[in-house]
Amino acid sequence: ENLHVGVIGATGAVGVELINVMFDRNFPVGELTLFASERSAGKTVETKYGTKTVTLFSVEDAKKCDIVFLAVSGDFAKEYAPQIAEGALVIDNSSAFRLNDDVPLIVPEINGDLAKKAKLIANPNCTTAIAAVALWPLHQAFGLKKVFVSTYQAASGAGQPGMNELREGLASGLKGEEIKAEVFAHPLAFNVIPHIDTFQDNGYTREEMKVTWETRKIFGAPDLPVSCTAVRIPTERTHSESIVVETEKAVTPQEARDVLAKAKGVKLVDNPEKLEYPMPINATRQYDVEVGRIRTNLIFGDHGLELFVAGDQLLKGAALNAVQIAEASIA
Ligand code: 11C
Repeated sequence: ENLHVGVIGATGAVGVELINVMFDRNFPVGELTLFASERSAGKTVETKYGTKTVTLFSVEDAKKCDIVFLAVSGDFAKEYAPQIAEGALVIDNSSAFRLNDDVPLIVPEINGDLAKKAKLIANPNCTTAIAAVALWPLHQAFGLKKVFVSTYQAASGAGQPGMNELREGLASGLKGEEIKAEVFAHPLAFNVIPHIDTFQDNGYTREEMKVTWETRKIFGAPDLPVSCTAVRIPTERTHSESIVVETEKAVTPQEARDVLAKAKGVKLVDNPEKLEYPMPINATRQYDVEVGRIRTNLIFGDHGLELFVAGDQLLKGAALNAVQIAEASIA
């Protein structure tokens, strides 16, 4: 089957990876159309499918595709995704429709079966997707009762401009110059920032609440207690997360390792004696989420675990998950 695939936002950090991932996974692309606004239309971009000229976006042309990936803002998605979905399957990377009851929110390892019927599918928040592939097998085997997440999020969460600001900031800092902060609220180089997205009335940020809201929806567990502290750190494109869970059933670290070793989308990296544990430097550009540092939590005892995960924000956190959704839709 040769599909006509459209990508909106093809030159952004996620869009570039979407095209790479489709190519690397042999997604059945018959025709690829890259859409952009007037500012970029007509430009040429190099892709694994050859040199492509960017097409001016129109709903009519996008509707003619079989599948359209949106890797642009939530505002754009709100306005155009439902219209494009009248003709094409739309996979939206933004948060615009994630909590909409009529729109499935999919991590294919968990609920990929929902991809078959939908016309519009939401791709989760990156932090949520990366945690979810590690937590779902534990939830199935031992039942999650409480989940506490603390994140170490890379600059790529703010797209290519975020990655650029980090690199420039590191260079400026090494020269003893002022470190600019235009994308992030404060200089990110040589710093950590406990603030991602906007603050909510309850004191949590929107990024933190997305982990709660979206995990509940993906797991079909509307009351699951999940709380998160989201922190930006000066790494480039892999999000790490420290996760503490309380479980319904008793669990040993080895039982958890046995479950995770077999889980799809997970790479167990847990040999502390060999200095092997999840790290951004290794998880970057990998499809699997690394999971390790698994141990009995001191507070919840034999009904609790601590773990550390690292997953590429642009891959499992965005482009890979979106392409896996497309694969599930045609499986
Ligand atoms: C970040 N997680 O690291 C954000 C980026 O919900 O799609 C992705 C925001 C989202 O800044």
